[in-house]
Amino acid sequence: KKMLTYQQRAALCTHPVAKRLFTIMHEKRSNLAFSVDVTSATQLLQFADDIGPYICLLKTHVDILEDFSQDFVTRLQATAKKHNFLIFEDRKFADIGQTVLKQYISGLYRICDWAHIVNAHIVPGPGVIHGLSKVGVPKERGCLLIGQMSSQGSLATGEYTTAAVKMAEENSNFVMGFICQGSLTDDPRFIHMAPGVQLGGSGDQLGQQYNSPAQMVTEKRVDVIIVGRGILNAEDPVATAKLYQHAGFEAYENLSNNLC
Ligand code: UP6
Repeated sequence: KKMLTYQQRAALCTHPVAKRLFTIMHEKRSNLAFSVDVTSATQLLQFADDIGPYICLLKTHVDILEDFSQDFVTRLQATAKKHNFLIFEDRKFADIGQTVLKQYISGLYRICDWAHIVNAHIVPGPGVIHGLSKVGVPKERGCLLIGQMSSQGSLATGEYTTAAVKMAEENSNFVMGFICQGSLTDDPRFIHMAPGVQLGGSGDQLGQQYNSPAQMVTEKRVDVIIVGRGILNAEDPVATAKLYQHAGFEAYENLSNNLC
């Protein structure tokens, strides 16, 4: 089976956000997403500016911020533009369509206004995607379905994971890929992103399980590695982000060398 490059996959994509993300990955030589799980908006913005040059995507949990504001959103968008990365709000929507639609566009955060990408659990059935896509598609936003999780004892396995792929295929105008722990489909238009990535860590005390960038990319064939504490808790986060960028991209290049 021939492996396609990010550039080739960008050309195949009709989803505007997937096309953009693959293009950024190619141009910046980065398959690294940084999960900036801090509770201060000021600190988040500083991290985004410092780490921005090395990532394709910044992942947020906006509901853990103590000082969220519209000004924060404006600055985050400016930083994303400056360093050419996309913003992924890891909201993990999981309710009926009508409710997730409101959670997506209203409230304090108005996620749809600023997050290029969001994600959803498929436990409610396709209605969760239909609700989000109603407002997401017109705004050219993208959605990832959670097909698997990195945590110990996750119930997202087997038929559940297969159902996520089917739902993605049936809603590919909005769904651009998966949160997963390995490749779920050979369709090159879907992007696979894996959290639970760290160099030299096996897990935490609360069920998180880690794999290395090479394991995730070369062995398990995911496209984007999502790293949080591996960078955040490092003595030198910028140097460590560069390390993860190189480890992730080298694993991708090894893969294409082996297969092409
Ligand atoms: N995340 C996981 N596993 C999943 C889905 N999402 O860890 O299956 C998210 C977490 C956190 C990040 O909510 O924001 O990815 C992982 O952070 P870490 O690298 O510090 O463990």
